[in-house]
Amino acid sequence: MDISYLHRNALDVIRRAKRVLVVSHPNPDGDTLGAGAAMLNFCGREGIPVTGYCQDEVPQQYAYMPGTESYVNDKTVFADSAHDVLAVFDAGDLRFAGIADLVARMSPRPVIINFDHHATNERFGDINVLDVTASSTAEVVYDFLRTVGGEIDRSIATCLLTGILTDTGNFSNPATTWTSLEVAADLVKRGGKIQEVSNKLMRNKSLPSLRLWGVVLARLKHDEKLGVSSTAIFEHEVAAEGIEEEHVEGISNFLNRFLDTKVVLVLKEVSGNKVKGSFRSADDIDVSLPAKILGGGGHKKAAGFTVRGRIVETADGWRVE
Ligand SMILES: [Mn+2]
Repeated sequence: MDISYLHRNALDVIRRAKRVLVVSHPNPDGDTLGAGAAMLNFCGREGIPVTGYCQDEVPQQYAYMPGTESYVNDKTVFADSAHDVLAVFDAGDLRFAGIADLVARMSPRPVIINFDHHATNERFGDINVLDVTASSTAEVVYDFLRTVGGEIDRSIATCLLTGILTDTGNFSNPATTWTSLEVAADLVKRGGKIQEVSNKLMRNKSLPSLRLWGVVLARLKHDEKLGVSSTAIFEHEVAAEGIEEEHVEGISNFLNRFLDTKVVLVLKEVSGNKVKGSFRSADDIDVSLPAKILGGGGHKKAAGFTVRGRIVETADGWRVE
């Protein structure tokens, strides 16, 4: 189907809504929030009543994006029947969006518009504005706004740049295509503050977080035969004062970016006697396979799993027992 038809269809539904509910996924990143906030701004300009919802509070580091201040994490918005249109951003299905149960209880059932770029998207929307070739959901929203003639002002441009920079890893990973660069260039032309976005996404670690990084980096082990470099993070370390979960998450991406190794594995103890593993690969090694064997899954170059137990250091690596 011609995607511009979907764009116009989505705009019609949004325009006719009593009130649009913009949904960003839990544990929100710059893409789900950037794309969602762009829509909040667009609706605001068009005089379309709109509410933003995210199960988790918007992290302070994203507060520079206009529109993010209006997100609520109050589930009762789903009981408000004025919300007759749901626009979901950057989520492959409603469970991932954190709203499957909430939507199931809505009556009457809202019209769902699904804006996304994941290949695994389940097409759960009544309208699926899906482009698996796009770098980010922000790029999908950019295309939507361009098709329907929506104004992209500097606020919207900054939100969309955040999504693109997040999902391209500051223009370094395979999502960095000529289209994502072209879209980003156009957004800068429209007043998007790329340097501020880049700074907010990168220069945001606290001293305690970076000290923990230091400890975790000093613990790196390397298995020559498997080509796997690994490290571990213990539960008491993450629980320490001033450590933020999202900063700890960044370690596996950091290692994947700077360490010249085939595969990176970061083990992290989490509550409930569980250990989360994050695989990253830079070459053509499919890490979703070992993740699947361990009961998890993910993408070719980024995958994870959760197993029961605690991490034990051995002579040449780690064991979970
Ligand atoms: Mn995304």
